[in-house]
Amino acid sequence: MEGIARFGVSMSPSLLGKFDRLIVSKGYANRSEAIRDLVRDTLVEEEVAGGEEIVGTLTLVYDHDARDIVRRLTDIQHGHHGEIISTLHVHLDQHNCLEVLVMRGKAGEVKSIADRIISTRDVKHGRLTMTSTGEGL
Ligand code: NI
Repeated sequence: MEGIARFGVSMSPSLLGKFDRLIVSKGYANRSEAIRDLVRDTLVEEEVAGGEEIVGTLTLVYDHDARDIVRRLTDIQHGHHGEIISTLHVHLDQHNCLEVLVMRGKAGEVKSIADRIISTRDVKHGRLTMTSTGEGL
């Protein structure tokens, strides 16, 4: 197992006070764990910006009564079966469906596919969240 390196951080008492209130509200047990998560979050942003292989979840809400919507969305997904590795479908009510697509690929490609799906007519809302494959953290 990798060892632990310690380092000191200097900041103003007022900034530290704000940080401490923030991490308490988020449920962190201590500053170290909060700082580790901030560092990882920044590293993941770099992975995404750098076009590395990432994983993403695309959440969609649509009305399945809209003309051809199910076929249109399925066609796009089959066209990208290499990047869309799993899907989850929930019938929210009589008309509305929630779909979560799990994607893996180059950040730019995943975003492009997600944009195409979100911009499909009759998709009410969609949001892509990208994160690390975990290998680089
Ligand atoms: Ni449904």
